[in-house]
Amino acid sequence: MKRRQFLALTAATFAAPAVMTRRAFAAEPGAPLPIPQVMEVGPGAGNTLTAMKGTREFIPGSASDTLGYEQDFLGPLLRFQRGRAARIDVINRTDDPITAHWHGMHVPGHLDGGPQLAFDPGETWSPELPVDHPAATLWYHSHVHGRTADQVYRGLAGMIIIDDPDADDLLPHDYGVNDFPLIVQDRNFDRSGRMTYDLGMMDMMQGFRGNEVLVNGVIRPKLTVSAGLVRLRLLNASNARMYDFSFTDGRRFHQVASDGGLLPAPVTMDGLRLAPAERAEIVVDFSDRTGVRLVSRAVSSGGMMGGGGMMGNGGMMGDGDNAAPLDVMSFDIGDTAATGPTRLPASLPSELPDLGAPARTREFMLNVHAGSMMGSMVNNLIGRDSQIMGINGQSFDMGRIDLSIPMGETELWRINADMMVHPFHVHGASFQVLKMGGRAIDPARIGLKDVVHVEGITEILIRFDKRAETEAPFMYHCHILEHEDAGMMGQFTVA
Ligand SMILES: [Cu+2]
Repeated sequence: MKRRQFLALTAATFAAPAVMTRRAFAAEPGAPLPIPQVMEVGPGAGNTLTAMKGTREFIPGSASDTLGYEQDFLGPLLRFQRGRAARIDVINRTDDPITAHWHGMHVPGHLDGGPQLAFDPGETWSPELPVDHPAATLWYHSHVHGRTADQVYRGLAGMIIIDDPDADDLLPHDYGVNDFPLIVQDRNFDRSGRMTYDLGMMDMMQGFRGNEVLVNGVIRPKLTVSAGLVRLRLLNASNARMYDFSFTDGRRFHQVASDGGLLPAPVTMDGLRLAPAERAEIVVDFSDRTGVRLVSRAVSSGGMMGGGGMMGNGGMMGDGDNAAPLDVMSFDIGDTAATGPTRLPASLPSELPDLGAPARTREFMLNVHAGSMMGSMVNNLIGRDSQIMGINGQSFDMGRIDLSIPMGETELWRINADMMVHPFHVHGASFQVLKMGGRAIDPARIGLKDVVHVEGITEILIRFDKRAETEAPFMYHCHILEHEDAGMMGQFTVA
């Protein structure tokens, strides 16, 4: 990608209305949705992704300290092609160690960008990624143990699109025209309009949630679309917030892909839940030429299982069951003629594998308090890196390999949680969900996943086909980033 493209993007995203009245929470919605610049990444040299410090006026007049890749906040859209290696130079120009984790990709452990692969300021990491993955919407983010929540919050994240040149794309796929990335994040702004991340005990317990919703780094933006079918690639890149998306006019839309790629057929719905780190591609029909807003209804399950209790959902945006929906962004219809397909295909070139019968079952219990409660409380008083959460009674330890998994064998993982609900993510493979909340799931409606929302007994079928050695193992963890940093993570080898 060329330098001037970044400059153009930066200029565009910095451009603010010339006159804007300032007030507390001066977030004026309706700025145009920024479309991340595309970086096509192939096997050649010259694709650099520089993590850097920056500032951004999310709210005009108030500069916030941020991090980004090649820009002040978030990063370019990386486009990989199936069957072609992707060589990328990740340069660390921040003040702290970082990693670049390719969330959802099927690459060996030493290329995965997990916590063991952290590299220091001034250093460059140059992985060459084999792209062995069906067409999908993935993402990348830093994954340094104890720092992930802070680094992702400040901006070290971006979207990846994997294209499959051999698969007919029967869906809208004209990037920035009828195919849009939507990176949804909530952030907290103080009275002066500055983005803040002050982690209190309750924030760590519940996961940190902000008082504004941003899409592609802009507060409640507006997107002008053509009067036809539009594909939206939704990524929940929030630290902890779960969304339940719908449109204000109740219109139905069609989910066509989940974390790992296309579904076998479009699934029609009027509401879509997305836990942290989950992706969903949806197709929306705007041919009625009616502007509409995308909102998120309150989800009570962000806190304690069963809702209520001392960890019920208060907070400034009102997460209670009776709260008004959160505004996410708005759509209006432009004059440009619609391009691309005018109707959805009845079936899609999905690639759900037959994983067969599991060779073994493993049990995972996600613990809000691992070890002794008293020890946890004391640890928490000592500092932010304290480990109070865990899995199967143990907090994450970089020096301990939790599991050694045989390569190429299918396993059944049964996951449950002792208190709250958690989005559970596994590196190194996609999986099929068999059960959620104790109930059987239709795999055709869920597709291939790498994150599953654990609310009651959850069962997944998984098979690892990529190696991971002791020096660079794969991770499994809660994707509420504050929980992950607090130790709700484990690591495993595949051999
Ligand atoms: Cu969690």
